[in-house]
Amino acid sequence: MSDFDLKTYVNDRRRLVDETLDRVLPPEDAPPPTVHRAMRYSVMAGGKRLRPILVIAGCEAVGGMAERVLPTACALELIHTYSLIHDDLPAMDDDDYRRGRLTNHKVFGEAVAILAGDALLTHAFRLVAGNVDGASDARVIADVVAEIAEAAGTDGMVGGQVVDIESEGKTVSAETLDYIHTRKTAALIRASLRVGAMLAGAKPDALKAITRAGEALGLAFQIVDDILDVEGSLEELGKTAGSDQRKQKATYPALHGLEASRRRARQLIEDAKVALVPLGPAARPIAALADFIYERRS
Ligand code: GRG
Repeated sequence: MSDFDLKTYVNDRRRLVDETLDRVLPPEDAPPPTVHRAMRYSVMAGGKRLRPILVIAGCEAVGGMAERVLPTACALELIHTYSLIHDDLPAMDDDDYRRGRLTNHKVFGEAVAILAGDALLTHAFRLVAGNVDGASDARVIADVVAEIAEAAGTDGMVGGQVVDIESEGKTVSAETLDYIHTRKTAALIRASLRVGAMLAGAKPDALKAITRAGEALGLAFQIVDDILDVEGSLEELGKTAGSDQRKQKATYPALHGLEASRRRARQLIEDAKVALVPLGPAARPIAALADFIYERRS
């Protein structure tokens, strides 16, 4: 599979995800329309769809079909989008642009933005519960719900976000920075790969390999995000660059310098690829996504 074309792979899966998102989100005119418009505004604004594509790639790496995991793949995108909407609020990062457009609260107001985020999180678990046909065993759904809840909760994304906010303006230790990064961002990325594989009935060894790859990829993703905030532009990122420094955020470049940050991200990508070797060619898309995570400009 040396001629593997990541662009085609990603475009095909992104189309599947986008079609499914459009189908599973409540229509804009369903009452009450304001919140449904706000939900669709941020979800349909695009984005890389990395998490749902990782769900599909995790499934395919252990021999499953993408169609089996689409509701769960979309659930991960809804949770991610909720976190972006809430993160952009004045009470948190107070950002004006996201995914190349005005942030949710700038268009719909803070109250509706909060509720749209809440509704996306809630709807995500409704979708996972409905993915029962895709699971090799209905009990797997319970494990997938627990996995996603833990990754999104206080020992995952929410916990990381809390410590991130509490660390603003302070010099944090390398351990605290890793605590923030592995929870705020990496937990959901790791869970995305894992639940795709779990739904496809992955054997323990395969799941272990995917877990190791997911951990490395997740951390690399956040380190690259930190680097892009230093080096990127509004046009490339679809959000305001340089905001980490302005808000005195705990980041890899701030603590370790740009060069060491790039080296660490590269090493993590290599670690992920080594972990995937036992899965053979079926894991080629995840390895290619790993390279993309390192090379991305947005
Ligand atoms: C509000 C509970 C809560 C958590 C917020 C995700 C997050 C935690 C904050 C977002 C702030 C941020 C920029 C984090 C860095 C990593 C990250 C999640 C970047 C955005 O993800 P991408 O690049 O976005 O996958 P797209 O738009 O492509 O989906």
